[in-house]
Amino acid sequence: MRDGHTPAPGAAHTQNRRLLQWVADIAALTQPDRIHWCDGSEAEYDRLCAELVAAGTLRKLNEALRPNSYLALSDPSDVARVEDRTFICSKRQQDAGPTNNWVDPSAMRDTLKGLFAGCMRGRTMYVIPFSMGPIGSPIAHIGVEISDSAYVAVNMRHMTRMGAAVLSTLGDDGDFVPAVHSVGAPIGPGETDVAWPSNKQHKYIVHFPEDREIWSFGSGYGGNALLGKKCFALRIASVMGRDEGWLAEHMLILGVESPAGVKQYVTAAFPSACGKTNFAMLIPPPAFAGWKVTTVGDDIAWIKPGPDGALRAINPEAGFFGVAPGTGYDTNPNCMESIKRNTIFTNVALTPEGDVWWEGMTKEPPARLTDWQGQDWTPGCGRPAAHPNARFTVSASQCPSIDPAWDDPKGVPISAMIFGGRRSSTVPLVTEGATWDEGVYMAATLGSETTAAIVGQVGVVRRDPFAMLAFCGYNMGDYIAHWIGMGRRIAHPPKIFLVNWFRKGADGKFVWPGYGENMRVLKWIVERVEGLADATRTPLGYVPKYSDLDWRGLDGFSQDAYQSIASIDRDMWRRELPMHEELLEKLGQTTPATLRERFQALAGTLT
Ligand code: O2Y
Ligand code: MN
Repeated sequence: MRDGHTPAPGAAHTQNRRLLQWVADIAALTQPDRIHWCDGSEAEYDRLCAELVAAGTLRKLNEALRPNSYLALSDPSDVARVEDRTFICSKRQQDAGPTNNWVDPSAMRDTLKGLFAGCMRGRTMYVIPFSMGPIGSPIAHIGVEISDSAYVAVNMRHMTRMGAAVLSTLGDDGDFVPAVHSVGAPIGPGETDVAWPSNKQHKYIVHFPEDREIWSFGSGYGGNALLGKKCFALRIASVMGRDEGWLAEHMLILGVESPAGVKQYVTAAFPSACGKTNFAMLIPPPAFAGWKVTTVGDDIAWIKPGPDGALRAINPEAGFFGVAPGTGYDTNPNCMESIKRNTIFTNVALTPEGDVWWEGMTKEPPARLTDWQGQDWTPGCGRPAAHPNARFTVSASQCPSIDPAWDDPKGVPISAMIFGGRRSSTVPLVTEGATWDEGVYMAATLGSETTAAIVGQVGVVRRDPFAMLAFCGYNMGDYIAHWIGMGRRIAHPPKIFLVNWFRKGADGKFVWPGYGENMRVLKWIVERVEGLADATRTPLGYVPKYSDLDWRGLDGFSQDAYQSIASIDRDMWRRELPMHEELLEKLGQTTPATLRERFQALAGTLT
């Protein structure tokens, strides 16, 4: 301490022995030139951004057009999460299960020790204390990320509650999840840095579930590097939830208020490329005057049983790390308003005026741009201007639809849970599970068709149980069993629904208009919870008849059109059910009996 009272900026503001020892151990291993403890202040953010601008990592955008905002262009080889380099290193392989990459933890620790030895030479090591969830909330948990990337530090300030206040709450002996990140690119004496350091040869995103520990090497991008998000809030937290009786889910949370003033909160899980952020920020159509939709979170929910026997959820994140391409005032005005200022963009295109642009932002592209790889771009040049996985990072507090309770430490009570995939046929617009177990079956067998933004073949149905395939930190069969058990343990379980906005007609076009019109389905869902809406029992669950949905203001959407997306085609289900069976087989011994029984019942009625 300089004057005996005020710690030096960047110095440790904690007496937490475990934290101090861990930081010392990681510094001894990685050999950084400097250590900086992040305090989370605006001054620190501004200084780090200025340093990143000087280093060429960030470019300051035009202050008049996009105040206090920056653009980062990553290395072209470091543009997305690396699922094939993501590992769950549980002690027993069966605890990682058939859907995760597993390596024996001691072998992995040896590999990591080799990679991390000296990997921060020439760099600053940032110690980033963060809270996932409102600081001090009984649903929140603390993490500390060590990273040699200032880009990570500034993004973590948007995405989490980060800095000195977290250390105060942690106290001298509070518990935290340690997360070590390195871009894996030490700077030798006389060498100069590059704008986007990463390691082209070695990438490892590693989780040790029993030790609640995360190690990430070689990538500076998104979920590979901002370790509070997918690594902690989903993979590690799902294990914590299993052990402690709660749920860590890949779900948005939204609030719906009826004109009568009845407010409900709903979660929704969708695989990538299903418009999750759009649904989280939905604006009801004009005919739904008096209905309000508010946003609690756009990607992750932590859900714990409350004292009243209901489930209560928080958004563990404090910001949005959303996909830019496809986002515009026509698809998501709330999102566009959120990112007007104080935003970090990654891999979008730059306009000559110093603003950003991406495909789908406006109908007409600008006449000239600098693309995400720094090259001149003109419409029709044959290349996308923005990378399909280009992102923005922004504080959730800037969202016009943010819910008044989004930061409430008590969380919000959940009355319905929605699951959805991208299916051009077979799956009806909306189905309500008649029981918790039926709902769990629908979520467990969730499938979604791949799009151009997802690697591999386009249009192939990928089974993605609970939209958690890439994010479950343990055996998927055990995870489904945990869900079944949760339904038994809570007095007031939410209703579970399956939706599909993406059924196509014979002309190959989407039949359902989507976006704000999804409000019609959302209204039916919350009215089902209130006991106000009718439905018909089918082999799949309860589905609304045409007359059960509110069609005001949607002229021209005929009853036939509705039938074409709400019908249950037995031939198609005869083709669908073997794919469910394949999943149950893949999960093997761990497949809960309840799931097998539900499969048999469906096979009996639909085939
Ligand atoms: O590509 C990445 O690094 C991030 S992927 C992602 C980011 C924000 C929200 N969801 C996702 C996802 O893949 O589900
Ligand atoms: Mn996600």
